[in-house]
This record gives sequence, C-alpha cells and structure tokens, in this order.
Amino acid sequence: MKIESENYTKLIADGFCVFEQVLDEAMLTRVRAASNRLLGAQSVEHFAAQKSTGSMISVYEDPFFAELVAYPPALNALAALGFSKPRWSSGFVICKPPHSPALFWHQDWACWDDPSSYMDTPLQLFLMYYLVDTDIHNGCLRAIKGSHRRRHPMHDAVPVAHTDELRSITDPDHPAYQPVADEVIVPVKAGDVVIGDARLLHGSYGNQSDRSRTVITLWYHPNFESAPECIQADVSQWPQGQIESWPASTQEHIQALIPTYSGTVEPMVWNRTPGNALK
Ligand SMILES: O=C(O)CCC(=O)C(=O)O
Repeated sequence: MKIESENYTKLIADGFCVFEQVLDEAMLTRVRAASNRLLGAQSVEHFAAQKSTGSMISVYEDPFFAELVAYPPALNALAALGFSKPRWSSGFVICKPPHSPALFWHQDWACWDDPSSYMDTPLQLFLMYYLVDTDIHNGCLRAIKGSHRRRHPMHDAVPVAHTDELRSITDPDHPAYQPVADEVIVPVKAGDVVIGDARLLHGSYGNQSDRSRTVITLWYHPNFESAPECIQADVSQWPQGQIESWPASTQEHIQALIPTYSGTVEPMVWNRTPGNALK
C-alpha cells in the first residue's frame, strides 16, 4: 500500500512525526495517575542510577497501561501511517525530576546485523506521550533528523549508549550529553504523541523547571508479520512474563498486539551498533 500523508513523509525522511492531541483529557488524567503511582513507589537509588534518563520503570508493572497500549486513537494514528497490524513489546515511564540533567543521545534499534536495518521501512517505532507540555526549558525531546538512515558523528561518539556510566552520568562532559549543531527541538503539548523510528538519534534537554516532566514510551513493531523471521523470533521473546500476572480481561485486551513467532529460525543476536552499511 502506498501511503501519502505529511506524517508518513516525515517519519520516513526525518525519522519521526507528531500526531496532535491523541490522548483526551480523561485518558491523560488516568495515565498521569497510573504513572504517579509507579513513580511514587521507586527508591532514591532508582533515580540515582537513572540520573540521565530520570526514571526507567516498565509499564508491565501496572496492568492499567494495557489501555494505553491498545488505545484506539493511537492505533488509528499507526493505521494512518499504513501500519494496521502492529505488535507491541514494551514500554517505560520516564520521569525527569525538577532540575535534572539532559538525557544522552542514543538510538534504540538492537538488530543492526540484519540487512533490513539499512532500508526505509521502520521495524520498530516509539510512541512517546509527554504528560505535560514540553519545551527546551523543561526537558523536551531533541532529535537529529535523518539519523535513522544516515551516519552522523554521534554514531561514532556514542556507539553504545545504554551503559550504566551514561545512565548515571559518571562524566558530565561526555559528548553524549552535549548539544550538536544540527539537533532539532521537539516541543509538544500534553496529549500529543511523537511517533519515531527506533534507529533515530534522540535524547532530551535537561529539566530546568520546578515541575517534573514525564513521558511514557511504548515500543511497537509496525510491520511485524513481514519483518525477517530472525527479528520476529527475537521480538517475540522480549520479556512478557509479567503479562501473565495481569487480569485475564486485561490480557485479552492486548492479545492481538502481542508478537508471537512459531517458526524455527534462530532469534537475531542483539547488536545495538550500526554497521558500515549506515553511510
Ligand atoms: O525522556 C525523553 O524525553 C525521551 C525518552 C527516550 O529517549 C526513550 O524512551 O528512548
């Protein structure tokens, strides 16, 4: 199917797009309440270990998030991009406390050894829901347009970003936290959703405000059924154990979105670093 929409063009060319006001006020209120419950249960150590991110709490910890995973307006946004049979694998509550530092530059794709990683079609998308209006002052998203398909000096400065050192900021002068000339600011309104390619280099500004800034990041696999089998095998084994402890009706609610693979191909070995094919 050939999709021609402004957001699809942006997703493919820039690596991300924004759908405005996807969460209505009632849903936003409920997502904030569930997020605050989880955030309130975290230890001081959790925030210290995640100083750059802010917090990193799996949405598997609260069955409420099944409603957000299967939220019809979000699935409609994916369908408008041509992804009518997505799968969902994981998600996180990421809260930047008041007066907290920048999130390091990173990309989140982990199957760089497969040739499909060097093509236009996205294999993994983030849906980021910011729960307050964001701007450069309170820690909005920043991104390097086109970096999902083109090599950028940051790929070599930070070949693997998800390390304990970068999370806990052992070296605040590391290039992973610094501005780059071609970064773009992605401010949004609470209720908008940013949809982006897992390969995109992105991070966030520090939160210099007096209020916390929370985003819920959910990970979807837009073309799961046509993805290489080694990727299907990999994604379908991502931790979903906790879903089994969710109420049966909640499990049923997201059943169609769970990635499953019944073939015999070995799962892709994780490699978070793009190869030479990224030019
Ligand atoms: O905290 C943010 O604004 C961005 C979160 C992020 O980069 C991610 O979830 O991969």
